[in-house]
Amino acid sequence: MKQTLTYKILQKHLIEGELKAGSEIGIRIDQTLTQDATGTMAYLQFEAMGIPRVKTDLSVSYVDHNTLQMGFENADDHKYLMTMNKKYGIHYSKAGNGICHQVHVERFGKPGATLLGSDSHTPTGGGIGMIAIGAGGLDVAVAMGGGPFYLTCPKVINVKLEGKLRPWVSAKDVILKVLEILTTKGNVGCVVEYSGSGVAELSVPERATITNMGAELGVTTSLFPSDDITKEFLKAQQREDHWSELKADEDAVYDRVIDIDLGDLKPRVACPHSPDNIKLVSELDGLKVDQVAIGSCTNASYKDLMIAASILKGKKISPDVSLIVAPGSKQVFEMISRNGALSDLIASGARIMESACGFCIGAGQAPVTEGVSVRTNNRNFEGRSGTKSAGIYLVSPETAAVTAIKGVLTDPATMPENEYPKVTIPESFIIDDSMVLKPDFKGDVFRGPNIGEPPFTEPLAEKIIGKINLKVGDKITTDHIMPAGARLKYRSNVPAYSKYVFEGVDPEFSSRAMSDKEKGIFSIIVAGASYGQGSSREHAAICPMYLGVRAVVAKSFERIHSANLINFGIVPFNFKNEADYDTVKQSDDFIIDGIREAVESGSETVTALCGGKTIELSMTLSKRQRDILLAGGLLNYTKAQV
Ligand code: MIC
Ligand code: SF4
Repeated sequence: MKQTLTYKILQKHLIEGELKAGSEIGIRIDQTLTQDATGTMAYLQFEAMGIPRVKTDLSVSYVDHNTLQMGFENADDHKYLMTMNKKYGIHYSKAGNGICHQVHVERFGKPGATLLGSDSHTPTGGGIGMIAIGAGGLDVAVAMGGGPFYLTCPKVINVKLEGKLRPWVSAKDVILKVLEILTTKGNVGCVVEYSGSGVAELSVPERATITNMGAELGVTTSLFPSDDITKEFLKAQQREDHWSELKADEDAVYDRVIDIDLGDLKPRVACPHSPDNIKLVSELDGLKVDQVAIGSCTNASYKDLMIAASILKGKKISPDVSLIVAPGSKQVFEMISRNGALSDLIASGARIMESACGFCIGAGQAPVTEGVSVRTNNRNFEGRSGTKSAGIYLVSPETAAVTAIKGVLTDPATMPENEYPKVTIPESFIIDDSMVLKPDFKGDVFRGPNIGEPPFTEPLAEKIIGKINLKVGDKITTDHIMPAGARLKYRSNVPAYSKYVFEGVDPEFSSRAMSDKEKGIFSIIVAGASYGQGSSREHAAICPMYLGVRAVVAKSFERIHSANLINFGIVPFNFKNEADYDTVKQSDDFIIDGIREAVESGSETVTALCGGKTIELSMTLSKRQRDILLAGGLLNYTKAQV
């Protein structure tokens, strides 16, 4: 049987189930990664499982999200991570070493291996031919303890790239084109596999830009073959021994094939407030811009910054623009500083930030009121930048740099072809892993006052007696549910963070739900399609659980978030009849009698009494997911198994 690359790697890691699209499978995880904003909770949960050391080939804990240290909370979290990691066998990448996905591809990723990360952009690792998947922290904690990771065996979409990108067009424009075709909705349960002669025209960091932003499609992961280009990259990272050749069989059968001729692509932009709101940059030419930000795990590689620096060299940015540059890793930072490109950026007027997520997660650099901010990152959800009224436009580093000079959104392809900077991947990168601390299985774990207890829930009740405490529309992101930015510092303190659930949508929600919980009334959330888009933050399930949310009823869910809901004992229901969405109202009473029995017996539908009417709800749950819900979440379930 001719196999796709996806199935070849899954086959090698299969522990449970059968490789049949749509069925649940369990796979062995070789490597894990966490970042500080999800990592503290993941490691608290790992500790609660009572396993003495990690059982993966490699686990790395990165500090890249909360590095501002406004107050003691972040610093305390970092020290908790450092001491906990040292003791339990996890590599600790210190603040300043760079953004997890960038560093992982540079220093640790391995073609053909599986990587599970508590961050939705973990699929960046697909750029070197890994099956790299984003998940909630608790799923990652279980994988660190040697447990399988369960997923729906995917359908595989083949994106066939032919031809060669034209000057001023780059990898970002490729993934924006794919987003234009596939959009952010309806791709749950799929993997995107790239192939075709055009693949050989893309360097590893360019491939990583494409797999990184594949997260916005809502797919399980994206990946490229591992070829001579991958080998050269790993050699330049002094890791040639980690290379192996990987590709799909000739004539492998895919569920869908999309053909893209790289030579036809033009610079694109994702307009506010969704990564699939794609236009050609030329259509918005002349839009006045307040801020340009170059960085993030999508576009802050050595090549990205060298291109931006070459464009800006000898020029000044527009007086009306604030230009932010954040290198993706210490390696990138050091290299552009030693070769002088950093000086060119500074001379042009750029403000240089630490190697961290920063502006991408709304940790600093919030735009001006109603501002236009042109950025190279991957998400532009309303309010994520820290300014609700601002519009975020996602572009390539080429578009960003040219725009910073002109002060208005500018199609870089209007520049002379011969002025396009020629930047190649260096034959050797500067290798210095001194900011990654190796574990020695010793020492005490430090716990500052901001570190709370990992949250447990009670087993699923016989009936849900509650009330619809919030009704929202389509495409609710986890940034809507659980804001990051200025609130990030509460990630290890669930009671404190829970005060901000749905802050930007309905600031009263949290107090309303809490006061109902105190009266013994559960909260239900009703939502439209694609509920829980975006990040993997399990706080978008933990904090609602803490507030007494026991069910979410939606037209459809995104993969990571629906798994997180189950992991924390919240039942994800679908409307059997979508028209019922229109008839249910916020504040309606909501009762499901016999929910425990229905989950136990494997029933796929239940009837809810809602505002005096009955509505039919469906549950698409595997046996394992039902058991997790019955136990009151994955932590209870895993503890019972250990
Ligand atoms: C994001 O890009 O939204 C984040 C911040 O990296 C999240 C993780 C988090 O919320 O900590 C993600 O993508 O999973
Ligand atoms: Fe960090 Fe932004 Fe990447 Fe998330 S998307 S990991 S916040 S750089």
